[in-house]
Amino acid sequence: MESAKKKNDDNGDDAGVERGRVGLLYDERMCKHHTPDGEDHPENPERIRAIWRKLQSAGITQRCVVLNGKAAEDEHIASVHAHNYIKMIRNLSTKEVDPRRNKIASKFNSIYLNGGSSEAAYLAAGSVIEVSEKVAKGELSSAVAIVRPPGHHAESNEAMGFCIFNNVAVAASYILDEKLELGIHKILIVDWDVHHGNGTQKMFWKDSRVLFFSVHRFDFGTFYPTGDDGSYTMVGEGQGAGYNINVPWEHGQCGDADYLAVWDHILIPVAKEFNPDMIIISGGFDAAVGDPLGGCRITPYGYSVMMKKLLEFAEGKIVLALEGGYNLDSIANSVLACVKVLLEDKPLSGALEAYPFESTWRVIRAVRKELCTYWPILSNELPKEALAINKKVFSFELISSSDSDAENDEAFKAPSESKNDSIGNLVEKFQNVIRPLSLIPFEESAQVKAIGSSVSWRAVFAKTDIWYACFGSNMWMPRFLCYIQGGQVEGMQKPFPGSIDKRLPKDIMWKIMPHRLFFGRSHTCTWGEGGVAFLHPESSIDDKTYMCLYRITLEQFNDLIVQENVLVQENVQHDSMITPFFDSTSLDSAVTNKSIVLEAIKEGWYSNVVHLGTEGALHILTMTCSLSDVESFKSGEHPLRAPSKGYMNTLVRGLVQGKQLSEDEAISYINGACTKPL
Ligand code: Q9C
Ligand code: ZN
Repeated sequence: MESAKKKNDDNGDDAGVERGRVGLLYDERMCKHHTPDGEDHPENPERIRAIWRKLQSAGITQRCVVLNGKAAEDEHIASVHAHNYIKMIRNLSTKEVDPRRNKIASKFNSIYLNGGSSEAAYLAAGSVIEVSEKVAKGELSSAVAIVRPPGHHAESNEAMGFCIFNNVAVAASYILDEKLELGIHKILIVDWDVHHGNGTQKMFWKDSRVLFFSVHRFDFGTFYPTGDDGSYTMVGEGQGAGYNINVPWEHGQCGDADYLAVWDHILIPVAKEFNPDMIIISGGFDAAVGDPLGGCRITPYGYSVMMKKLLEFAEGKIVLALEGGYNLDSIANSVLACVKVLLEDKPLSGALEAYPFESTWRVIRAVRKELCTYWPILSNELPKEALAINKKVFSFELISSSDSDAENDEAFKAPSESKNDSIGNLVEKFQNVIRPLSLIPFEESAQVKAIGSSVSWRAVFAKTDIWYACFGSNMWMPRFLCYIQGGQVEGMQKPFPGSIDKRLPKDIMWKIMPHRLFFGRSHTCTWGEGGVAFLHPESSIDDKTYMCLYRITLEQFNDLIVQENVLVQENVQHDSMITPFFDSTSLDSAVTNKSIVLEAIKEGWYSNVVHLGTEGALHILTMTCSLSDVESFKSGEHPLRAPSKGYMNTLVRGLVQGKQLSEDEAISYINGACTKPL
C-alpha cells in the first residue's frame, strides 16, 4: 500500500492535474474467495477483476491514488460483529478441501466458503476501513473500494447473501467510535444495491449518528432477503428513530428515472437536513441494466447522476464500497462512471429514460408520509410536475396482434397433409405468405438499436426454452412467425419487427387446456371492429381451449411480449427491451402463483403471463388479460364481442391447418366461445 501511494506521489504531475485525490483500492487477494469446488457463482472473483481491468484500460487508475487491501483488526470488526462469529471466520481453514468448512457454510443463507474466504473477508472489511479513514482525514478527497466478498447482508453473528463481514458497517463504526479526532460525527450510508441492506439496518437501528438509506427491490417482501425488514415502515428506534429510510420497490424494471425521483424527493432533501460529515455508499451494482439477479435498469449515466448529487454533501467526502453486481460489463461500466464523477470529469452525456413508474410515486409518497415527522421537509406536497408526469407514465395502447383481418389470401398455399412435416418444412410452406421484413420499408427497429446494451440478458435467456402457448390468431403459424422472423401477413396493416433471435421455433405441438376462451373488446385502433381472443387465466374443468404450443426461447418470448402489447411510444418500446419484461423472477412468480401481471405493461391487454404447466422439462406460458380485466368483462365495463370475419378466418385456418378441427368444427368452436356467457 505504501509503495502504491508513493508511486503516485512521485507521479505528482499526473495526480496533480486532478482536482482532488481519488483513492482506488484493489487487491487480487480478494479473488482467493471463490466456490470450494469451482462451480459457477454470480459472486465470483471475475467481478472485481473486470472492474479493475476496465479502470485500467480507461486510463483511470493512473489518475487515482491506488491502494492495496489491508486486513481488518478483530477489534474493529467487533464493533458490529459478535466475538464468536469473528472467531469462527478467523479460524476458517485455508485448506483446499474441508468438509467442516462446507458444513459451516451450509448453515448460512446463500453463503459459500473456501480456503481463501477468511483472508478475503478480512481484506474487504479492512480495505473499506482503510479508505474511509483516509477520506475522513482528508488524505484522499474520496475513494472507491473494489472489494469482495460484499457486506451489507451480514449480520452481527451471521454470514448471509454472499456477505461475510459487513464491510461498510465496520468502517462507519470505526470512524465514529475510534476516530473521534477526525471530526466525523454523522455518516450517511446510501445503500443502492438492489437488495435491502438488512445487516447494516440492524447494526445502526438505534443509532442517530448513522443515517441508513436503502433503496431496493422489495416486491412486497418476496424479493431477497424477503420479509418485512426492507419495508418503509422500518424507520429505526429510540435515538435512531427516523434515521433508517427504506425505499422498497414494488417490482423490477426500475431505472434511472425511478432512482432519480427518489433522490430528488427523498434522499437529497433529507441529506440536506442531516448534513453528513461523510458518505459511505454501499455500492452494489446489481440494479444496473443487464444484471442477472436484479431485474432493474440503472445505466452508467444514471449512476453518475446519483453519485454527482451526493458529491454536494460532506465536502465531497465519499467512499464507494462495492457490494453486489453480477454482470461483469454492467458493473465495470457503472463503477467507471462513478469514478469519473469523483474525478470531476465532464459529465457523461446521456438521457434519462422516460418517466418513473406510477408505483414509484406511490412508494415515494408512502416513504415521505412515514418519515415526515422526523424530516419535516418531506411533508411538503410533491411538486406539480411530478403529478403531471405521473399521468403520462407508460400509457400503452394495444395494437392487437391477435386479430388479423387476413382474408383468404391468394398467396397462401395449403401445406401437404403429411403428418411428419418438420417445423422447417412447415415454415417453408408458409413462407410465401409472410412478406419478408427485408422487403418492407422499415426503420431500424428500436429493439435492434437496443441490442448493444442488452446483450447479456439476451445471451442468458437465449439458452432457456419455453413453450409459448397461443389460442388466438397465432395458432396460424404464418401469423405467429411475424413475431419471430418479422414481416406481415396479408391483412395486417403494419409489419412487426420480429424477434432479435430469428431462429424458428424448435418444435410445435397442440394441447387442449382446461381454460375458458372468450372474445372481447369492441375494436382495436388499427384493425377496426370486433373482439379479440382472451384466455381466462384460471382453469376450470368444464372448459376446453385448443392451444398451439411453439417451442421458443425465453428471449424470443420477451420479444413476443413487446410485440403483443405494442407500445405506442417508440422510445418506451426501445427502453423496455434493455431488460427483459419477463425475467427469471417473473418466471418464478408465474410458476408459484400460476400467473403474473407484468407491471411494466399492465396497461397492455396481454400483460398477464400465465403458467399452464410443463411439457417435458419446459414451462408452458401464455399471455392473456389480467383477472381484474376478466371482472371488467363480466361486469360489462369491457365489452364481450365476437371476432370480425377476417379474424375468425385466421383462427379457423390455424385450427384446420394445425389438424385440430375441420373447418365446420372450428367455426362452431369459436362461435361457442363467443356465445357462452363468462
Ligand atoms: N433463492 C448481494 O447482492 N439470492 N447479495 C438467493 C435464494 C441471494 C445477493 C436466492 C442474493 C444475495 C450482496
Ligand atoms: Zn445485491
